[in-house]
Amino acid sequence: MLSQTVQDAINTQIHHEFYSSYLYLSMSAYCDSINLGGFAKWLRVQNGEEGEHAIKLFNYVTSRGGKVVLQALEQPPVEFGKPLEIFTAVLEHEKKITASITKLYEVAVKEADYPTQFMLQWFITEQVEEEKNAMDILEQLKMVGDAPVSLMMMDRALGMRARK
Ligand code: OFO
Repeated sequence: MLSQTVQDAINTQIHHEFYSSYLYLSMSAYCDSINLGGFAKWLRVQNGEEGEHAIKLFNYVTSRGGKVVLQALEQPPVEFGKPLEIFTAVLEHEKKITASITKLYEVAVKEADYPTQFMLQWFITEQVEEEKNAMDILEQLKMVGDAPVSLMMMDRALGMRARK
């Protein structure tokens, strides 16, 4: 059985994951609106993964006999600027998610909830990968600057992203 404290903290994280999903969906819509279909596809895959993260936590709460409480989602931004600005925002967002996962892990440690600590190790590893992905793309965008041909090539490459 989950303690109320751990359950509340996981429910908060479920909200963060659904918001991440919503944010990336909004970024994807924006990229489509500026004819960057490959960037849009990459972000759509990310949107799907974040939804899966939320459901992973949702299923975990249920499997421990807890109660999932969904919270209202705030509206994400609708304009994101140039690709460099979009991926700066992606990286910043992932850093915030890493911080919230760390906070949740600390709650599980304080509550001596070992199964939750074990479950969260997957998320900790996932965040390393997610930050790295965002950093790699951001570095490439810094290199290509505003060069249209290079941006088109990146758009094509990012459009190849498939679900894990
Ligand atoms: Fe990108 O974050 Fe989920 O966990």
